[in-house]
Amino acid sequence: MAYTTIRYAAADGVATVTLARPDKLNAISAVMHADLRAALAAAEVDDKVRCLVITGEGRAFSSGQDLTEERLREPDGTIDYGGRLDRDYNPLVLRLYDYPKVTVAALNGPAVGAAANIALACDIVVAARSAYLQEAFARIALVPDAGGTWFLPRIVGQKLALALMLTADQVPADDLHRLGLVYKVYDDGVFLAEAMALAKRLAAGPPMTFRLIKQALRGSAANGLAAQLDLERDLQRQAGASQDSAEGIAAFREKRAPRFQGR
Ligand code: T3D
Repeated sequence: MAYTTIRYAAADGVATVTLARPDKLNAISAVMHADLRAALAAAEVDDKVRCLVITGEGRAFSSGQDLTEERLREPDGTIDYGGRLDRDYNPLVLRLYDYPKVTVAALNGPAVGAAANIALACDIVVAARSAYLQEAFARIALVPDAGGTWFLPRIVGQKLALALMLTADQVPADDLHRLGLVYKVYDDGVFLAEAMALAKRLAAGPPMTFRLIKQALRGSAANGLAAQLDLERDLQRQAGASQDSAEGIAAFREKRAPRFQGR
């Protein structure tokens, strides 16, 4: 597949998608959406890929929607941003949230607007110390989209989410870590190596069990305690009966590293 706005590479169980329009701080265009759809599909069907990393080329993760791209118009000439969300952003966010492999957003630099929320749709977010996240929408008189109004209050609470969206302040990486939005912050010089080491470690984990863990956490967003306990029981039945679980216990007893097959 020939990509024009991203780079795609797969090695050591990790597929890396690099947003690659550095002259525009990796602003997201319609073509980039098409490239992302193709890359997510390629990584999903590749059995050797167990972890997907999304990162950016140059000094930014992404500056969000490409503001130089033509504004979407209805046939009668009225502006309709909802069309772009229906066509591109909403399917992307749902795809990432439900992705059957572990996803890591590796914020090498600023993640702004829709790009911030695409990062939040990933399972784990790590950041370079110079990175920041910015719900920049209000600066251009837009409502936060790409799932931001769903993810952010669930992570930091309503009050802080509202403040970040109303002020459109840039939140530095160390604060993102303190607030629980970012799992690890690495110094810029070692950021990519550390992010890839984490991704490779995840790729060596039990992929089927990882899917079940994601399913359990997704369930807890809507369930009461009793329903969640039932869900945990059902998922544990599947995990406990897997070959990977038997392998994990055997490896523990034999004092060796497990070799998980995803079965
Ligand atoms: O359309 C819809 O469907 C609505 C959906 C919207 C979703 C969203 O994502 S809304 C949020 C959109 N993004 C923004 O509002 C951010 C715009 N960019 C900035 O505010 C700043 O660039 C940054 C704060 C991110 C970084 O500032 P700085 O000073 O480090 O860099 P810069 O000089 O502003 O940018 C470097 C270049 O990238 C520059 O181009 P030039 O002058 O060198 O030719 C700049 O125009 C370009 N660039 C930055 N962001 C975008 C962009 N080009 C197109 N779209 C961008 N979003």
